[in-house]
Parts: sequence; C-alpha cells; structure tokens
Amino acid sequence: MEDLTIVLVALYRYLNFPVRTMHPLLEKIDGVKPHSIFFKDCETNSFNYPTRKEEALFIDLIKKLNPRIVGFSVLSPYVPVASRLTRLIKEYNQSTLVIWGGAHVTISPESCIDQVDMLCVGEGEGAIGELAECVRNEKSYHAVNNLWVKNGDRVIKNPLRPLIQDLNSLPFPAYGKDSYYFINSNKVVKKDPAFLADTFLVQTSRGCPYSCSYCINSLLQSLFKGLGPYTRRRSVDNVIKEIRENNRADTIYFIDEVFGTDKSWLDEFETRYSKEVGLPFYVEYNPKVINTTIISKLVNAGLDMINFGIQSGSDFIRNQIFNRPGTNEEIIKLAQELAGYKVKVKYDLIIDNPYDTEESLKGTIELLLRLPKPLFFNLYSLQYFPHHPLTEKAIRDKYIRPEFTHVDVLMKRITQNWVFVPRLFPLTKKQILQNIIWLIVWNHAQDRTVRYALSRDTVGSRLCLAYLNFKAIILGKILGIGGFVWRNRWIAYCMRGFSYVLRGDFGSLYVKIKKKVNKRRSSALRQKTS
Ligand code: B12
Ligand code: SF4
Repeated sequence: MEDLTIVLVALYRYLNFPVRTMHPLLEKIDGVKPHSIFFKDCETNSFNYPTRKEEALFIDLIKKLNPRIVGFSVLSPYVPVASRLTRLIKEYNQSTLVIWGGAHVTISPESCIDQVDMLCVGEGEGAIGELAECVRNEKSYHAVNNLWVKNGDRVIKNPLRPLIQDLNSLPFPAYGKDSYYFINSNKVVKKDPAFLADTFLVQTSRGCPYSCSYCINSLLQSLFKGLGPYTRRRSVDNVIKEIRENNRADTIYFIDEVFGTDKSWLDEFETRYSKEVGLPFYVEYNPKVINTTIISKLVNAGLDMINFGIQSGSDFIRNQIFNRPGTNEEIIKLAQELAGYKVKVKYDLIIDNPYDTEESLKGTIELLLRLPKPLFFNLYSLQYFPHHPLTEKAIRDKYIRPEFTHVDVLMKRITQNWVFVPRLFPLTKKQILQNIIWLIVWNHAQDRTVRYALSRDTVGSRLCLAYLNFKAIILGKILGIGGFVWRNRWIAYCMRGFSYVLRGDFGSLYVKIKKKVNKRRSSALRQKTS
C-alpha cells in the first residue's frame, strides 16, 4: 500500500511549535509520510499578503506532494490567508481533506467549520495521529475525539480528549527536516531558517494558572475543565536533552507563559542547567509568583533576562479590568529586588485600552519613572480576540462593536498594531500620554522633562508636552517596531557597525562579523547533516 501523505501548513512564522511537533509524531506512524510547508514569515507589526507567485508555489507543491490530508495551524490574524489557501487546494482537488487546528480554531470553531472538512479543537497530537491512522486504514474518522467533522449538512462535534499530562512523551520540535519547505519572497527554499537564529526557543510547559481577561488562557481553562490539570511541565532532564540536541544558539528563550515555580523542579534546573547547558537564558513569569528563592535559583543557573507583565499602571485596571492580581507597589519592590541581583528585566505593558483615562495613564507614567533604568519593554496595543472576557465586556460597554472580532479586522489590527507605535491621531490628551509612554519605555525621554511636562499647566509645560509628543511620533516612524529602520535591518547593522568604528573598537566589530559568518556556515552544515 502507498504511504498516506499529509501536509502540515504553518502560516507567517517559521517557528511554529505545533507543526514542528506534529511532523515528527506523524513520521513515527507506519505508512504515513508527513511534509510541512512554512508559508511565509513575518515580523511583528509587519505583514504582506501572499503574492500570486507565492500562492502558485504553494499550490504547485501541493500538486507535487499530492496529499490526502492538509492540516493548517491557524491563529486569528491569519484566518483570511488560511481560507484563501484552502480554497485553492479545493479548486485543485475537491477530495483532499482539509483540517484546521490552532488557537483561533479552538476558541472560535463555529466561525471556521464552513470552510473545511474538519477542525481540531484543543490539542492536536492525539487527534492528528488517530485521524492519520483512520484514513490510512480507510476507516471512518467521524468519531475521533477533539475533531469537529462535517458530515453532509451536519457537524459532528466529538468530545475533547484529556489533556496530555506527560509532555515528555512528545517529540521535540523538529528542525531542518528534508520534508520541510519554506515559501517566502516568491521562492521556495529547503534550508531551515531556524538554524540562523541566535536564540533557541524552548517550551518547558503548557498552560498558565492565571486567567487574565484579554488572554486565551481565560477561555482554555474553562474549556479544558475536568480533562486533567491544565498547567503541565516537562522534566528538567527532557528539557536539557532538547537543548543539547539542538546545540546551536547563543541564548535560550524559555517561551513558557510562567516558567518553573515548583521548588524541586527549580532545584534540579539550577544545578543541571548551568553544568550541562551553561548558556544565558530568558524567562517569562507572572510577577505575583516571583520570589527571592526563585530569583536566586535562576541567577545561579545563568539567568540573563526575566520578563513579566505590568500591563497597566493602574491597580484598578490591572485587577478589575484585566483580572490580574498585584499592585504597583509590589511591582516596584520586585523590580528593585531584581536590580539588586543585576538581572535585566523586560516588562510587558498594554495600552490602547479604552478603560484607560488620562489619570490612569499618568499613573502608568508615574510607575515607569520609578522603575530602575535602563528600561526594557514590550509595549502592546490591546487586542480583542473572539469570546475573551475583556472583548465581551468591551462590547457590552459599547467601547467596540461586535464586528471588531471579525477575522478581517483582527488581521488588520494584529498584524499592524500588535506592538504599540506612536500616532498623531486622535488628537487627544490620552493619545499624547500614550505616545509619551512609548518614549519612556524606549528610553528616549528624560525623567525630569516628562515630570515637567506633566506636573503643571503652564505655557512651558504645554510646549514640552507637544515636543515630547512630536518626538515620539517621529522616532516611532523611524525606530519603532515596523518603522523604517526595523524594515531595513541593514541600516541598523550599519549603524551598529559605525558606532564600533567611532569608538575605535575594531576588535569587537571583527568578533561580531566573524560570529555571523560562522553561524551561516554552521547552519549550512547542520542542514546537510539533519
Ligand atoms: C509560544 C507562542 C508564540 C511563539 C511561537 C508561535 C507558534 N506559532 O508556535 C512566538 C513567540 C513566535 C509567537 C508569535 C506570535 N503569537 Co503567540 N503564543 C505563543 C503561546 C504563548 C504558546 C503557543 C504554544 O506553542 N502552545 C503550545 C502548542 C503546542 O499549543 P497550540 O499552539 O495551541 O497548538 C496545539 C493546538 O492548537 C493544536 N493545533 C495547532 N495547530 C494545529 C494544526 C493542525 C492541523 C491540528 C490538527 C492541530 C493543531 O495542536 C497543538 C498541539 O497540541 C500562545 C499562548 C497560548 N497559551 O496558546 C501565544 C498565542 C498563540 N500567540 C498569539 C499571537 C497573536 C501571536 C502573534 C500574532 C503575535 C505577534 N507577534 O504578532 C505571533 C504570530 C506567530 C505565528 N504566525 O504563528 C495569540 C493567538 C491568539 C489567536 N486567537 O490566534 C496567543 C494565543 C496569545 C494570546 N494572545 O492569548 N507566539
Ligand atoms: S499570566 Fe500571562 S499567560 Fe497567564 S493568563 Fe495572564 S496574560 Fe495569559
């Protein structure tokens, strides 16, 4: 019997954990041959529609591979692209089974089912494996748990399976496979761009114990209720094995929503990571769980940077609107404690929030001015994902219309305005304050200038406010995410190189260039050996 060919499709990010995990899993099934297409890559706040050529390359690949099943991994902003590619597949061969999975499908299956043969709601590993076996054996796949299957005019909504508790049983995300194809800039390449990255992303857990009103976890926790503990973690041994097998980066980024909190897990991590990996690493936490014991263990293990969300400088907005615990005073205390350990801190903050007032934004500025310098921030614009508690509340309170959660609007907002960039309009004091927040978090404003601009209502302070606003808008267009320098990285590289020349630091410049060249060489070598 011929092997069953399955094509998995990742959209707009070469690093797609679900696809990179399901691919090796499918490889282990007898008689199943997976291929994965990574369709376009993009940076935050920058997006371009697929060109005709890219669509043609995609469909040519589909024709060549002739899969029985095509599975798309879909986040909300990329639904329009998934819809278009699905239509192209169906135009070529109506009988190819198309399945979608991913965050958007899990939170909003009813909006997707019309476009496909089936959906995967929740975790995909068990479902895609069982689906593949059914199709390979020419058996019915209508009763596979986690799948919604179209059957004529009906939709069969199968129950959810228990959450995977033993994360160690999953394969590591795979890189550099021969059966990977990367489509971008009007060409298909086989070389895995992941090998060029300086940072290696590792997920040691799934789930988060918190339930912030703008975050997917607020929905997933109730969706998966009764299906086993939601927050799960791999063993230290398993995590270290993955890093060592992929030994290529300068830094490790643990992409968990909340990194280790369990004492015995951290004890083992502390001793083994520094000895067996020894690379600087970056972690994410909720500030509420960070304590001295955790900090000192992470520092001993080689912590480079810790990231946590402040989200608002107003305790009311943080607690009551965002449903996040914690106060400004606690954040300042924690920031000072971390500064004592000489650990770099990166904070998350959300603005463009209709519940913010001039007063709450001034409170946020006050908080920012009290944090140890220099500042490192992810400054986000609030997004309204379908069915999330905050979205529902904003609709009820008439801050947004229900159409705001339509995928076309989501695509536009998320792909252009995920990270906040200063704007001139609307010409309101709130917008000016938000622009000034941008200046502060990017370390482009002096504290005393900001204090002067905000503390009085004189001609001088108003002029100062206008100056800061103007500065933010101009710098945002040039240096902001998605701005001119961001889109033309070579300028940033040249500027950095030039600064070494100005300082007369030719040694460091040489080391940097050599490192880049070596990285390209070793990535080519890795691809060959994978
Ligand atoms: C790690 C992470 C990233 C990583 C890696 C992303 C990736 N695609 O793997 C990075 C940093 C690159 C990233 C970037 C972005 N992210 Co992100 N990210 C996450 C995070 C924290 C965990 C995701 C994860 O890996 N979970 C573990 C995996 C295994 O689970 P999963 O992704 O849900 O996949 C399972 C199922 O959905 C299903 N499944 C998924 N795909 C498919 C396909 C098929 C065929 C099948 C059968 C099943 C299936 O099976 C998987 C395994 O069980 C989530 C938050 C969360 N809790 O989900 C946000 C999250 C997914 N990200 C989000 C967003 C918006 C983004 C960005 C658009 C932000 C930006 N910078 O512009 C980009 C887009 C990236 C892209 N194009 O994929 C949103 C998506 C919201 C939505 N409704 O779509 C989330 C949910 C965060 C949030 N706001 O709540 N992200
Ligand atoms: S702590 Fe972070 S990951 Fe967890 S629910 Fe809140 S925003 Fe989401």
